[in-house]
Parts: sequence; structure tokens; C-alpha cells
Amino acid sequence: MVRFWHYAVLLSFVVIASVARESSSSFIVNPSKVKQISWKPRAFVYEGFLTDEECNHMISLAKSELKRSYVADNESGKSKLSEVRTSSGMFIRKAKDPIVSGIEEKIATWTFLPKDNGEDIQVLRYEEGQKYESHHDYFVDKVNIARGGHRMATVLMYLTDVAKGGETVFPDAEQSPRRRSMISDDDDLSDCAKRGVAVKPRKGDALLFFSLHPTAIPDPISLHGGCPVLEGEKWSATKWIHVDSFDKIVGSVGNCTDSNENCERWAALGECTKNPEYMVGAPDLPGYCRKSCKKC
Ligand code: PD2
Ligand code: ZN
Repeated sequence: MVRFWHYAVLLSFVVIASVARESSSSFIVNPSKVKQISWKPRAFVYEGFLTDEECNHMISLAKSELKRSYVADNESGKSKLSEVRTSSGMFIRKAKDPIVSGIEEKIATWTFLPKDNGEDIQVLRYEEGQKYESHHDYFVDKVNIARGGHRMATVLMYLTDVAKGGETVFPDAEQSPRRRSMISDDDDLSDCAKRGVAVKPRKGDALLFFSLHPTAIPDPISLHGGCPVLEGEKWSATKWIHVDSFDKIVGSVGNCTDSNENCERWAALGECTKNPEYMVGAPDLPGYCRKSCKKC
């Protein structure tokens, strides 16, 4: 019996390692699989981004640990229960195993954004009737911005097909005439999805969208939501990516340091007065170049 378990454990490591090898190091972005679904906000879908094994693996990691989802309070930044999001969820620790590392590697390759800037992957399960009301992924409270700065991009991966509903919708997106005709042809979409540019969940597909303009200012048009699931069950996995490292330990207010190697040069160019929010910051949210700006 002991022998059998040794063999089973060894075999599962070999399977995980070989799937991860296939999905990470050999991943090359295939441009013909990527479709731009909106320019305002900037949003793209990668068809078949994840393999079935990767989808099933994340679901099996999540299944036993699901808890009712929380949202961040806009004032305090603290997590709270809310009717805005009625799904259940859990977080998968970064690089938890070779398959998760492989998925994170793929995300970095596709988005050109560093792995360090990403949060842990959040897996969500929506049962019939469950939804995620429209919201922005960037924060408005200072507590959440302090770690890694704003969330700038989101990669939303669909881990299952959904029989009806469950689309991700951008209600304020500007629709190109071509896109509008594509949507009106699609009888498959729920009424909620027809209210904007929508993505129908398909197992393995991934949606990438940007919550900030290229100038790093929040883009309100990135408003988006998860439509109610009308039939079946929806599983998704979200990787939120920040403008700066999410892994870096946030320095204490008393620390007199620069957080960017260019601070001295920027300060000499007058950025401390031109761009005080970034360079100097405020007492509760220190800037990145306080030392060079002689603010401490
Ligand atoms: O699961 C979704 O469709 C969804 C919709 C809106 C997920 C998120 N937002 C998110 O995780 O931020
Ligand atoms: Zn969201």
C-alpha cells in the first residue's frame, strides 16, 4: 500500500511537471488567437490561452477552499461582504506549483508585464443567479494603492464554458460599427451582455483589459461586470496586475529612501514640483522619490 502511494505521488509530480513544461517555457504568443474586442477600454481576448489541464488544475486547487467573496470598501480599503459580488472565491499563492508558475509565466509573456507586479490568482465560482456588479478594478482608497500602486491591467481566465449568461460586460465601452454588428448577430448573449461589449466565457479563453490609460491615470470606461449566470456554473481566475511590484515590502513612512533608481535624475529635471503626487506623495501614502526631493 505504502509503495502504491509513493508511486501515485511520484506520478502526479511527473504529470504536473510535464504539463507545466509544455505550458510555460514553450509558450509563444500566437497573434492569430488574439482579438481586440474594444479600444476604449483597451481589451483583448486570447482564445485557448489555457489548456484544459491548466483550467482543471486551478478548479481542483480551489474547490475545497472556496469562501463567499469580499469586495474592498472605497473609503477604508478593508474587505467587506457585499451584494455587489455574490460569487465564492479563494486565492492561489504565486508559484504554488509548476502548473501555476507556468500560467503566471504565460500571463507575463502575453501582457509584457512583470510577474512581480501581479497579485495571487483569484479563482471565482458563480452558481446560477450569481454575478459581479459593474465596478472598476483600480482602487480609490489609499490603503490598497500603497502596495504596488494602482491595478493597471486584469487578465481574466475562463475555466469552464457556461451554458447561459455569465458574460463579462463593459457597459460603457465604445463599440466600433464592426463590433456592433458582430454582437447583434449573437443570439447566445444574455440581455445583461447586450448592454455593452461582452465576452462569453469559454473554457481556456482569457480576457486582458487595462484599467489605466497609458498615462497611468484611471480609465473610467474600464467599468465592467460579470453578468448573472442563467444556466450552469461559471469558474474564472483573475490575475490583477499593478503598475509596480506587488511583492516589494512597503517601506515605513519614517524611512528616507528612493524607490526608483531614476529619482535623482528626475529630481534634477524638476519632477518634484511637476509631479509631486508620484515623487513626494502624502504622509499616508509616501511618494517614490522622497529622498531625492529632500522631503525627509
Ligand atoms: O468573472 C468575471 O466575469 C469578472 C467580472 C468582473 C471578474 C472580475 N470582474 C474581477 O475578477 O475583477
Ligand atoms: Zn473586475
